[in-house]
Amino acid sequence: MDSKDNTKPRVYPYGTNHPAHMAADLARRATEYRIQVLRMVYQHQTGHIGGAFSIAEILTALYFHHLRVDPAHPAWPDRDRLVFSKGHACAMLYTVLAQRGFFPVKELLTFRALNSRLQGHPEPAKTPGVEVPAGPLGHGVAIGAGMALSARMEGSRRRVYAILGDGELNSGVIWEGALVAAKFRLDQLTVIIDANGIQQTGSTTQVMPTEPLAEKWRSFGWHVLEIHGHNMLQVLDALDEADEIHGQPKVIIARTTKGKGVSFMEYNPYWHGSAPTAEQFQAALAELEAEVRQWQ
Ligand SMILES: Cc1ncc(C[n+]2csc(CCOP(=O)(O)OP(=O)(O)O)c2C)c(N)n1
Repeated sequence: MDSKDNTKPRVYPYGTNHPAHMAADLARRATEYRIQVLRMVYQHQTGHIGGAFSIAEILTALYFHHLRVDPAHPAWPDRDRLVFSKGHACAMLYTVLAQRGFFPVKELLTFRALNSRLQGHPEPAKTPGVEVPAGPLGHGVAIGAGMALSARMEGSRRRVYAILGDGELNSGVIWEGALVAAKFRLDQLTVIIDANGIQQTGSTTQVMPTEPLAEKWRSFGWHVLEIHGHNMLQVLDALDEADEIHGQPKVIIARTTKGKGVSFMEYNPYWHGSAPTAEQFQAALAELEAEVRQWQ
């Protein structure tokens, strides 16, 4: 695993050509980043593993291929913006930001410790690379719409991405944001829904059903793409395809697995916000390490 600060994982240049070796490299790294998150949550016995694991491929594809960002110039005005609306899952965001060079990788193990820059919910004033504070769910679409509108008004081509959980869609303000983005035809905005089917206490169907998601977003005036969110090639292709759609906001519905990669964590709401025991940590590590080896 890339655990040393001087290890720089490769950033692939933006482009629509996705050779198999590049997708495989990014997919392997997504699993390595799950291991990093597991260590972080285990270290201080606190954090959200399930929804961090489900978003690994998407965040890896964004930061190591798709987003125009520069860790050396984090305030570059025309950089792309990522609104990480499902803020509780920020252990994966922090991991990818550190690996991309926004802050030292060794700092990751301070996650959720007192006085750490890496708090349990993202805070841009503290953490380099974080664009928007999050924690209270539901604000990603409205914030993203505002950012996309301001980009257009400034004549900037920067793109805005907002990552939401599917449980988060229970918040009414999401749908107000969706109306606004469609009204103003905000085609610099792409929303990505981490549709893992599970939220805090049970399945999204039990708690508050939101399906059929594709039909809902389409009827709100959005261009809809639906993918398998753990298939790196599909993730890369969908991000590119969204760039080619003009005159409408875009939504990528990524079908994912909460707790992806660890058999006893997958689909289990217990792992929304629980920390592993020593035994569970070792078992999870063994499964993830075996998966990393499959990619080598
Ligand atoms: C407004 C608001 N209500 C409730 C919560 C508590 N909460 C934190 S995570 C969560 C479940 C989120 O589910 P989902 O969006 O599907 O996230 P994921 O499964 O991707 O982790 C809830 C209800 C919150 N953070 N904000």
